[in-house]
Amino acid sequence: MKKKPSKPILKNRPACNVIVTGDWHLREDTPPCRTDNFLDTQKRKLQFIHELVSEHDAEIIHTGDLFHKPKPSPFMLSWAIENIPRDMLVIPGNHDLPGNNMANYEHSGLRTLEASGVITTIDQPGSHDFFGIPFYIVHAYIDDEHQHWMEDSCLAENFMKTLPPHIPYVLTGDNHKSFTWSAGDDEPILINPGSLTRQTIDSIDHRPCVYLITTEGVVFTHYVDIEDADDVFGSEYIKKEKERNNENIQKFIEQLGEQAELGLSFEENLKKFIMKNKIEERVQQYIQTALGE
Ligand SMILES: [Mn+2]
Repeated sequence: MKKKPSKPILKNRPACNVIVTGDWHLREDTPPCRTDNFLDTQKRKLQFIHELVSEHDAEIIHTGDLFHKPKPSPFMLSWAIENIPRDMLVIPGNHDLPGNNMANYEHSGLRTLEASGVITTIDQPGSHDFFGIPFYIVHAYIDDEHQHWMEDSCLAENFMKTLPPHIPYVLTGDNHKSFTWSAGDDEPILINPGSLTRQTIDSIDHRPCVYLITTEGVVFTHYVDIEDADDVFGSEYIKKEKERNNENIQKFIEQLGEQAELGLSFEENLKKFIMKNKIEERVQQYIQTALGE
């Protein structure tokens, strides 16, 4: 069953008909936490993108980490050649490059895809004109909210301030979370597509998507069909992940007891505490659900 795209996120952008996707981490083996036939699963995600491409006659820009390993096996390379959409523009990610070094590109599986005419590699990060429109592309960790271990410059809001002006679309890969960020409707938009598949147990709640920039200059989110977690994740992994969440919540409640200020409503206290203590995203989500927001 086809899902309808969500509401437009932003408007007033130049038209370009481009699908932004990244962090596919295509792999031959099955991630330890998964129980399904992972090659088939990956094939279904690629099929979703194929359909979107033909439905919208769209181009594809890939923000890196097409492969999980820099030197995929001949089997995996053939598989990729047969299954990925044609003519994508791809910036190499850290997983695509031996030693995470562009100097080793010639020795990468990505280079084989380029040599076989399947993809075009974007050889350096930065500003590029694609399809007559300025883009900025980089495979680097950017987030839309601050994480305690992260440098300030990796915050989308700060990162955007460092870029040349008048580039309407900024595309990033590496962070497996999907998000867009913009200062306003007429400001440049950063698109971080996130991972296409859930390869680790902590991504169990991730909802893979691709972003489509339409000929109306609107950015749409298209969610990829995913399997029911119980059908594709090992039960022992699911159990451990639930325990970890419970521990996090327990820790949070303990901290809250020690630090929350009196005089405000319970919910306000919670919000203040979350802001101040940089509470993990998943815990925030649990709290919001519990508060019925
Ligand atoms: Mn990645």
